[in-house]
Amino acid sequence: MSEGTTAFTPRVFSGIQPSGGLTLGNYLGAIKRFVDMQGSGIETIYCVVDMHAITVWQDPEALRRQTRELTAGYLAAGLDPTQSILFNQSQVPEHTQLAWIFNCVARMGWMNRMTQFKDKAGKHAEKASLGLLAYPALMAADILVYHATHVPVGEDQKQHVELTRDIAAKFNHDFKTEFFPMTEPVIEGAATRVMSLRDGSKKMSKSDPSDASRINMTDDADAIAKKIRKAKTDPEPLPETADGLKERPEARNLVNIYAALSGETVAEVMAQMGGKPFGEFKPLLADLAVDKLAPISSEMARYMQDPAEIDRILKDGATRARTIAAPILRKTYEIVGMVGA
Ligand code: AQP
Repeated sequence: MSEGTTAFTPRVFSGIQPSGGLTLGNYLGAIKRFVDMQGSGIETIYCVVDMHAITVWQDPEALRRQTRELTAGYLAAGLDPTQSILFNQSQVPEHTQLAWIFNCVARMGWMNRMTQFKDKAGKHAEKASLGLLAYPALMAADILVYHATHVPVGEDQKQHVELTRDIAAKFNHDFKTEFFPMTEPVIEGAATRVMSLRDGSKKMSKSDPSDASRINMTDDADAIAKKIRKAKTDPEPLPETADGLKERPEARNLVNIYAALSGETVAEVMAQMGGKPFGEFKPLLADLAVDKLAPISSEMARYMQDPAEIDRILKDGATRARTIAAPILRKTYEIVGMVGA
């Protein structure tokens, strides 16, 4: 742990947007690692970040369904709501209250440099919502309202966690305090950036218009096998060693997925698979993916049959989250100079 976090009790926070169905990227880059951190003796807080999801238009009914489905995904993958705190962001208003303070601490220039904003706003940045631009300040509030010291995320979120540190540092400097920790991103494993199955230069994403680009956690065995069979690759067989994957993004992506699903290192996978043509490797990958994902997707379906139980879990998690967040927000108000805090 770095010096900046030593004064704080270790605490893990992370979240996922209910902006669509869960993908294999979300599972390998985030959820699977959330579950791994759960038993580590550190307090773990996991969120369904519905306030982030509405930075781009969401149909209200779809948002409700996706919020419950993501919660079902967390539970099905092994998050235990008695061991971790599990809730949806909008039930803990301290997140958005702290975000307003951070909107006033962060600088416009910082927000304009965020690559996710540029990617999502595209060429029509002036038509993007103000919320999409301010997204990283809300994310900083999500993390810092718990004084979280560690945030497991995929590679694409690294810049936002760095911005969280910038906001914490500027707040501490402006108010001559050491109130907020310097949170560390935790980006590890073979699948920190799972790429699209159709384009090895693009991240696998739940909002990609092409369903063939991603494996959804709700895909059945046939759909998974078909998507992997059709995944874009080059004509050469797999190289003999991991070094040979460097200039071959699609092949590297499939090998990384295999390694993350099997729990092996890329070198171990290459020792078994090196030299195999894709005609042989892809069915092995498809079998492995079905083997690992099918039990999760059937558990998700089971949880989805009882939405009242999902809502109860989220409400209970929100109550527990607020017992941590409320005093930290109150102290922040006091530092800033709000009367009545
Ligand atoms: N392709 C990926 N590989 C590894 N990790 C990934 N994550 C997302 N895609 C990949 C990680 O999943 C967590 C939750 O992400 P999010 O839902 O908050 O937003 P996102 O990163 O923008 O994910 P998506 O799927 O691409 O959503 P949309 O399409 O709505 O933007 C994060 O830890 C992220 O790193």
